Amino acid sequence: MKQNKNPSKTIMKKEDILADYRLASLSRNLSIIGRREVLTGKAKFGIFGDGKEIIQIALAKQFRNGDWRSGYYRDQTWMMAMGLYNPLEFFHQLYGNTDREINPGSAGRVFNNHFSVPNINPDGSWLDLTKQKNSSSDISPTAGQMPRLLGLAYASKLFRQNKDLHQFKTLSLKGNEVAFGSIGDASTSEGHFWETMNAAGVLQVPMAISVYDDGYGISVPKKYQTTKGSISEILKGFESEKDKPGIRIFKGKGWDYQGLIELYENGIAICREEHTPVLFHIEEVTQPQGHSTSGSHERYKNEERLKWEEEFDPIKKMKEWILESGIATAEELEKLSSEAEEEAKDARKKGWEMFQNPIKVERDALVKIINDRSCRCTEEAREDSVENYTEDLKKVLSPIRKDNFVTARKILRNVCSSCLKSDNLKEELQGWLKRNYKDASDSYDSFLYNETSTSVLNVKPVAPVYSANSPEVPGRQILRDNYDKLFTKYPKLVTFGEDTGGIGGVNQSLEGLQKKFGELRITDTGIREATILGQGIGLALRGMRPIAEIQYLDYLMYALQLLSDDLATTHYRTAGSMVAPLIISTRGHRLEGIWHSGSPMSMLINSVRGVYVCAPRDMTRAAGFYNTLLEGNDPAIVIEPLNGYRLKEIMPDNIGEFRLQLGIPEVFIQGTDLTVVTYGSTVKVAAEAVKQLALHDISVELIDIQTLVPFDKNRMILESIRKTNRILFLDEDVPGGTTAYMMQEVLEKQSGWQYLDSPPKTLTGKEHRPAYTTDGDYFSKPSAEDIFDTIYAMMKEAVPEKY
Ligand SMILES: Cc1ncc(C[n+]2csc(CCOP(=O)(O)OP(=O)(O)O)c2C)c(N)n1
Ligand SMILES: [Mg+2]
Repeated sequence: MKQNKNPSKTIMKKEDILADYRLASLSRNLSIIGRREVLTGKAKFGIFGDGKEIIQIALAKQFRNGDWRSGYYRDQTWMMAMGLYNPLEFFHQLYGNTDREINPGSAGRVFNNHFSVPNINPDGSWLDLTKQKNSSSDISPTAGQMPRLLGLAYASKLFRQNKDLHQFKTLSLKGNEVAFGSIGDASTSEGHFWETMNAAGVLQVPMAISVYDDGYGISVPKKYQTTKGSISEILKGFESEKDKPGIRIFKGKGWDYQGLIELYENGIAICREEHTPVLFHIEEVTQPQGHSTSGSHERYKNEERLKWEEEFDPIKKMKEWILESGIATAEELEKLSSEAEEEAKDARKKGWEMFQNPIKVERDALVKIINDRSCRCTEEAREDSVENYTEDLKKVLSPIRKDNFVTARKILRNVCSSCLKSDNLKEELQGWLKRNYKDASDSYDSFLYNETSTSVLNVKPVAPVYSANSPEVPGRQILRDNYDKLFTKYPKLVTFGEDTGGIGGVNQSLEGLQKKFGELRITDTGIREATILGQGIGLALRGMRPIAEIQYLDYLMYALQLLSDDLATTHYRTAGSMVAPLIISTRGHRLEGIWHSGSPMSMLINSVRGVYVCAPRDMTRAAGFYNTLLEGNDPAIVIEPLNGYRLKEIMPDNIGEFRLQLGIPEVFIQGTDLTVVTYGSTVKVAAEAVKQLALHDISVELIDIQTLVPFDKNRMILESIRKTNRILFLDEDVPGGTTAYMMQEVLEKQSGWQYLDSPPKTLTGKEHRPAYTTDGDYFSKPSAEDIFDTIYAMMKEAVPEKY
């Protein structure tokens, strides 16, 4: 374990030291004022970087253009030191300012001190990532930043080792970029931390993680968090040895300005040059204001600890060091401190005004509309009066938009529709609400999906082409030959997962391709679904085109937290300024047994809005989706049907070229009596039932929706029920799962209810997980007979004299 032995190569100039001191003071003042803003009710919640200032100033000195950060909510000083954050933005984040121009890091969508730097232009094109300091976008779940950090670092390895990538000069300078991470001591208790450290050691990637060890995770001290109370102690087994590469571990102290500068200089140089992962365990870190504005640390820190924190406050310590070394006088430092305090105060004032002004302008416009119109026609009770509501609104000292909207909507109930135009308040209010709702919706609802021309929804479809000579082959071969074309066409395409490399996947859909394209493009990974996903997110953020393989849909659950919290929200939480076009390839539906046959589709679609979900019924359709997705810039999941790898399909002549549009169902079988809506493996089961029903004079229209998200963009299902007037929603998910979702889409959103002559129905798997063996499957999931009987009963109920 390295102590900071090597003296710094950088000769520190007085002006730099004083600038650092000033920045630390500025950051501290922001934290102090920020807390006060929350406690006085101006901001909702605050979490700050006090106590971590000096570490981050040292860290920032090693961060170069092209490097990446994946950190957490303590990093305000680091971000400011890199010029990526400033006091005004600090307050914009704190108040939740939704103006993307002035609050680009979060646009009011996430807690304060969650940072990000765009990786695309507003038109969706990629920025030159080598010319800027990059930060992935922070998330609140502890250690959630770790798996993504692995991917950011892994990208450097690929950019360095794969010479074909050297042409992408705006993405990487031959992989010389370090991925910097930060994490709190308590968060190292999470599985994500350990999985990431192990994977980084295995992969040997330039990942530099700093642990800010302030001894607590909110109120819980280290003795409950970490074996032996020291993360560096217990990581010793990961340490690099001669001919056994692992992780390099460094230790420093959170108040030791000079020591930290040297420490990071040495550690990052090794990381950058050798592509060895490094961990900096920074001990003796303080937290002067406690964890967050949700509580006070006097509740759980004893007198002795509080006294120690005061004594070892990093800014105080830095001051002492400056004075002892004779670098500056007490007066000089005092001047800097008061300047910093003034700057922070000014930023607060300005930030508050910038937050409040547009709301007040909106309020004034509303009040003017109310005052200018005389209609008070249906007003009855005093407390309900238009005047009362308006006066109450005017009295709110620090209004938020909600105040304006509540007032407008309540008044709307109290005015009539019949006053003459000049008096008519109703119409005016409705107009105001419509305009301002649109604006609020733009602030809060936009950018769940890519809205630029690079959206995958804009990719033009290409039909598969068949000729007399098109051969019939097992489904897996369609995928394999398709991948062969894709890996040739897209140099940035990589895929990785369990058994993906050497044997080409458990279902051989990549058979022989590692040999052809090399290990840097098609590779095995450890059994570590969360970091497979993170590896993909990090690569995607850096402009690569990853396909992360999750062996079975059932095991996507290990990665679901990140899929939901990180990938699905990336575009939304950065207000459209970052994309992570990761494709997740997995397989599900019909196999046998509790953990190999799942179709937990509702769990998936309801937790990953922001990620498209494709559920192809066969491998031709799956290939068509991959081909489309690689032409756009959105994250998506493709669930291949598990029983389809050996089933025969006709190989399209334009393999690798044909593309399937997302959100466009296919009428698989035409019919007139009843519509069945389903997807994935169930399409074939339903087709069998439809054939049998035809023998009983029942004509069923079978629709394969193909993608669950987006859902039937052109309302094809509505067209079908206009004709059949009856509908059955069918799948292998639990009762009330994805069939309920589909039912809502069709009956409520598409207003399909009005065309129904029979009650709508769902047919699903059982509530329990599907059991083992063919019989287990038969009695757990809808069979052709179940479908037959359900539809027959619906028809009998509708036309009893016929059936
Ligand atoms: C998965 C998850 N569990 C719990 C929380 C609530 N939480 C927020 S911060 C925190 C403590 C983190 O402590 P540490 O990692 O030491 O960082 P520090 O705040 O001390 O810098 C907890 C439990 C969370 N955000 N995410
Ligand atoms: Mg801590």
